[in-house]
Amino acid sequence: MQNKQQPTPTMIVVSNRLPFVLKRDEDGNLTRKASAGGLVTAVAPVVVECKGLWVGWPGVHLENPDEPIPESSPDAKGPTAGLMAKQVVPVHVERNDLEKYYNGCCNSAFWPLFHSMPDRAVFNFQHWESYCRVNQTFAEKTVASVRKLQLDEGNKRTPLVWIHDFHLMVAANTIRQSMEDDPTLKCSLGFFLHIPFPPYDIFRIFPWDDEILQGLLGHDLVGFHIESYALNFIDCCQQRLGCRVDKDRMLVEHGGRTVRVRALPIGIPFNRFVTLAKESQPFVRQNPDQKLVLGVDRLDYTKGLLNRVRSIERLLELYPEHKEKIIFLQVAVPSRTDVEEYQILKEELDQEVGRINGRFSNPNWSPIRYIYRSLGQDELASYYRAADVALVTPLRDGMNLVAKEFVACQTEDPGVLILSPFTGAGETMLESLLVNPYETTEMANAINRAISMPEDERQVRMNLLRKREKQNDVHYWLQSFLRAMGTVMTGDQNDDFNSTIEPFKVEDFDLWMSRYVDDTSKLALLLDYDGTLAPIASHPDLALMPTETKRVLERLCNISDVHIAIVSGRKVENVKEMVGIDKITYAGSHGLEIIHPDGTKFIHPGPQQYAAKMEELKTRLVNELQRDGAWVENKGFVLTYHVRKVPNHLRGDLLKQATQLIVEYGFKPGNALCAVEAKPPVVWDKGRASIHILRTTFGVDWNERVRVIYAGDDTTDEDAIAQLKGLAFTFRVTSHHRRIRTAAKRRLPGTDSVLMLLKWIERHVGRRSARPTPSVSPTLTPSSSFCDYVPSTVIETNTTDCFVPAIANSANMPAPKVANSETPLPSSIVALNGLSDLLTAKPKYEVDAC
Ligand code: ADQ
Repeated sequence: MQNKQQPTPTMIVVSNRLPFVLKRDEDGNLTRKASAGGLVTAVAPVVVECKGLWVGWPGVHLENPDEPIPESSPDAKGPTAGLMAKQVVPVHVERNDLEKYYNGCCNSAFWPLFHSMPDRAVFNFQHWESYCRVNQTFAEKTVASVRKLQLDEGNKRTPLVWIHDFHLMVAANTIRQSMEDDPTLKCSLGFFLHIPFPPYDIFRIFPWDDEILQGLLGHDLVGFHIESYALNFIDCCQQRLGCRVDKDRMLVEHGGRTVRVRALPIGIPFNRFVTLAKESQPFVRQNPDQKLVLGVDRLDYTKGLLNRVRSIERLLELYPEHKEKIIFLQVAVPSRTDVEEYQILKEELDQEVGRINGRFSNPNWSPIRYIYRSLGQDELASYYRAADVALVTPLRDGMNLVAKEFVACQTEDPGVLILSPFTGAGETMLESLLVNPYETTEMANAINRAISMPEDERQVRMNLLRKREKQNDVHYWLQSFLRAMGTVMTGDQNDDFNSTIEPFKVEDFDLWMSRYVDDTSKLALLLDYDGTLAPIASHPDLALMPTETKRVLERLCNISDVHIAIVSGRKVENVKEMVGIDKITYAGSHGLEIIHPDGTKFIHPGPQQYAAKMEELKTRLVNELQRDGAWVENKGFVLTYHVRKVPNHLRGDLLKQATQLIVEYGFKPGNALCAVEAKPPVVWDKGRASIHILRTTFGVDWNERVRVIYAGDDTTDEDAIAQLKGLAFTFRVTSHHRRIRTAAKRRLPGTDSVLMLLKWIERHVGRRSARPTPSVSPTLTPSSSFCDYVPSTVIETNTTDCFVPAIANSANMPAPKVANSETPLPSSIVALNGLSDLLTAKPKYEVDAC
């Protein structure tokens, strides 16, 4: 296949740390100290070459954030040598936030949880807040970097932003929101997670798990080391957020976009390690016949170091012939030394090594040697090359580069790799000896087998391992990422960067709802208007419901099993006019006023006493804050202060001032989309209104025979979604980039998908066969379909089918009707519980039945 190379995009890499650490020398000048990780080795040269930028924390607190970054020294040779100071974007984080973000949230919550060790995880809301704040700071620096590159290049190329690891999982939302606010700002967004992504049952333990998922879904592409992590992520999106997913094509739909999820296993700079190994000083053994067993890790509880040294003890118990014939060298890099858990681990390891050495050592030999410091890569390569066996036995590890570095350095007489299957590397390095690191006897047996393995077997295993790692090295990883981002196209079928999930289909709802919406129950549809039935528009008068939606609603409300209520923040008359269908219950002002299809009204008595104050508040809002495009809408019981047309940078301040005024007048401020609302301080919201509608329409025991579906898109709908949890099938329509917490069972990407939902209901309910008229039942029984809705007052009709309510509460009320399965009772009936109530109740106006 011919390569169709796209112009290389300018890359902005965003990682917790810059690719080097800043240190002060004796003269107080800042100097760069190289970092030699795989990410830096692979990606820094690309950033240099494409004149990109690297955004990250410099590793020190700078008193003066504008202090210039030093240039690299002229004789520097490392991967960051050509990275000029102007390509480095340091992120300065306030000291207190940094501690909570880094040690608190990243190291004490995400690290253990994502490594499936939830009992070690600590969750703290302040830490989470700091994490979000720091992510926001990184995002702002990134947005500024995108602007800078676009200006430098005259907007010719769209920069590629590549965000790394669990430190920065929620930065993308801010970047995407900035692009939405300013359409000239453009970049593509990729993410790579270097640690495992846990299964849903573990992930959901994180109290703000839904926000993490939404943060990751802010990217165009989310990369993981191996397929099982990618599938765990997709599963979490489906189960926790209710996203539509395509597991075969690894796609997730969120906020109306398709996000690609890919397994992109990281590699190492293979050739560099080969050269290092060949050029390294030979490792000197006291006894040339002694076998060297090697472990190299950061000192971390995920790496399984205690189990590993115990496996050496077990080896010497089971195979005493290896005494004096082997040495086990453990090289441990100090890591997170300021965290108590890591200090305890260090003490435990010191003690275990001492205990085992004390048990088996003689004056000439000790089984375990232990180096606790960071080594240069050349020294490391010398150990890798000399080792007969590498013990890479983490309890859990995203990939593990040590396993790969070891095989790269096996340039002579090949050794044997013993590997934990709980590492990402264990998924592909199948020619190693895979052992369960929790089972020390199994490990001891594997070490014995490795030490005694004949050369031909070692040769064949190592050749295959080396071949794969050479091919899939870190440069291959980088290319795979670029290809998945769509910046390199090869013309083969792997070029799937523009794949999108199948459009929403009516059938999609089968999977979700066919068990909930059975073949016999009544159906109540409670729907918000703006953003749910009608797309959001620049002015409320322009938010029109599509004709198709209107037609489906019209047909649905002619089906006797279906009752529809529109629950809106608009004035009730206004929402009724906008929808324009008669046989619907309308709830306006977030449910403070309700009009039923038969014309009966419910008006919450509370707000009326606030009418005068509301007028005063309105006057002040208009006089003081109706400027820069902001305006005040009087919805009768609710005032809305809109800022949709206000320039972005002025919105926050205006909303703050409006909120202060609302509070000053004793009203409840409520956040809405580009608006703040002033609501009377009564305990009533869309949730209470929804339950009120269900009771008055279907009776107090509505829940026994009515299936309820609620769909809404904003925070006021969340009141209803939360109150109906467990009682209804709830949808939250989320079509923007902010992270939204919801109690809804499913999310829908927009008003189009709400239309699909309505069509599904029409199709599903329409399939029901005509139901027979219920048998005559003079008493109220739970099985009687309508007569068990207990009215406020009853009269007997000349039919014996059932009791019929007297209509007493409205002058324009239609005549009493006989209730049967095709004739719903007037919704003005207040439900009372029990037959005695039924017989004694007096006519009354419907007020607050809940
Ligand atoms: P780490 O948890 O740091 O990385 P690992 O993949 O093993 O784990 O990488 C460790 C690196 O540190 C190796 O490059 C190794 O050479 C180096 N190193 C180890 N001991 C050293 C010592 N004493 N002195 C100097 N250097 C030493 C995270 C994830 C991994 C994932 C990588 C890359 O936890 O699962 O493989 O990122 O994505």
